[in-house]
Amino acid sequence: MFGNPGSTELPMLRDFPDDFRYLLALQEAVAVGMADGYAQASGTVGHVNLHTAPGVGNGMGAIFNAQANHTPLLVTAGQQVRGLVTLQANLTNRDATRMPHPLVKWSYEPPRPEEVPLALGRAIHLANAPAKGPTFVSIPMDDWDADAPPGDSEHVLAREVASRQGPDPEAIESAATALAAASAPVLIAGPDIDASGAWDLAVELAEKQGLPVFAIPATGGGRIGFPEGHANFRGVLPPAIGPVSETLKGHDLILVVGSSVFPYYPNIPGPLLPEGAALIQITSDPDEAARAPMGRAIVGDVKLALEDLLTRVEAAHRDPGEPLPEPVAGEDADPITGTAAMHALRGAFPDDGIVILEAPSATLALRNQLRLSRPGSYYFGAGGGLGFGLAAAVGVQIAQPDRPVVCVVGEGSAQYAITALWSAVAYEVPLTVLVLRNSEYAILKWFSAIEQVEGAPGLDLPALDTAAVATAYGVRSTKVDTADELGDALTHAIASPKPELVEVGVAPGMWLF
Ligand SMILES: Cc1ncc(C[n+]2csc(CCOP(=O)(O)OP(=O)(O)O)c2C)c(N)n1
Repeated sequence: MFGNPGSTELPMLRDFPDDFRYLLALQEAVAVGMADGYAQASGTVGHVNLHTAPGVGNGMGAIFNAQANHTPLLVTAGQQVRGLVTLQANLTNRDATRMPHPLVKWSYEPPRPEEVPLALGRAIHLANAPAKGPTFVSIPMDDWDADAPPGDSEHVLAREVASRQGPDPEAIESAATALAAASAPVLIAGPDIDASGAWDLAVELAEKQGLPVFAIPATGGGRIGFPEGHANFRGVLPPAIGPVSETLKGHDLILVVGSSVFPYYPNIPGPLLPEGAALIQITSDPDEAARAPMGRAIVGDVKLALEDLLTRVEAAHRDPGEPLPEPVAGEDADPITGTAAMHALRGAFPDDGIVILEAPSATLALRNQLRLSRPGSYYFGAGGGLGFGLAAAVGVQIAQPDRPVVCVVGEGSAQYAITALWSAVAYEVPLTVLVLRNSEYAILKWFSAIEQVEGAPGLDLPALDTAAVATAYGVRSTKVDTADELGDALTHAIASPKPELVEVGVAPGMWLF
């Protein structure tokens, strides 16, 4: 249980059981982000407990991210005692279930204290059902004094819900037929390939069919669905409508697996599909299927769908094209470029490392330099709400204690969840944080040009000393300037059994390679 407690939650925490662990975050958005990272990296339902209305309010941006990430998450919050809600005593959440409403799959306050266990069970199973996402239960604080009817809790605890749903076999058969008939099909790999455990199947399909593979646009993909060092990998799709269809020109069948179609941003209009192309989407999320603006969709668990599809397609001898060139460090500069910084990270990055990324102007540089190629190695806030990075990195490292975790974060982004550093120290989480300091909101300056906005205030971050702040939280921090220093500092930090932070100055700009 991740959380930040208040008086309305204390009764829930009374006699805290030995077989649970409570991990304190100093602000609710951080508690939710930690639980999100933990849930995704452990493959279980995460639990975060928030402080009545203001705690839920603080957590909502992070719940938005969890929804976009398809993270199975139970969010609970305390509430005033039942007898004081109507007169609205202090800390009453006056409309508890409506508050997080559009961000959760189910929002509930049990009508009677006796129903709390069943409500929690329902919320957990629903969070874990496709499409996975957060659910919310508000619990009046005096409910913890009541007993559930004899036997009820035992039944709730013993329940299991097998919620994977297979796809329509006829639809998979017609996808197989379309693949066989296509002359230049392409696979677009989405985050739910990784989340559903279908990584090897996606590789098998690409190899068997000779498919070139793109990753979905980086801004909307919370996980990587295909090894980016694989010979069939062609790169990350650009994020906007026109450029996506431009990139996919020449393909007659676009098979999108485990993603929405597509997480577009910003608005660069164009045709939805290249001339003559058909699109088939496989997704576990009925809403992703329904809202796609073009193509055919098959709803079902991605792993089950790929297993089925693989039994129905023959090997095809297509040429997936030339592998991507090896990444290069690029030009020398002072301060170093974002590309050079990511190249230095590449040199220090262990094979089994995990990246949590929230460095907007270096997002593509990291993807292109690191070419992450193992499952469960990449987490990104698909909702776009800053604050996911540092918080989720703590949760991921707790879930994956044996894999080195590196959080790559812009100095602006780091501030939204900076208190996560305290939790990393308090719970001895041996995370490495790489802060890219360019003294501005670089991505917003880039967007200003695209949106033809001149003279916008509030885009500079002079004199923001993240390393000093980290030191105050008890994190050993190092500041470096050159690529060599960065490589050495990262190697040391990644090997350290404690949380470490490395801050490097980088030139402002957008770093694409
Ligand atoms: C919660 C939230 N508030 C504001 C934004 C808008 N926003 C997007 S990127 C960005 C700047 C990020 O700055 P930094 O981390 O320093 O990265 P850089 O752009 O310099 O690479 C901001 C403020 C957001 N995405 N989320």
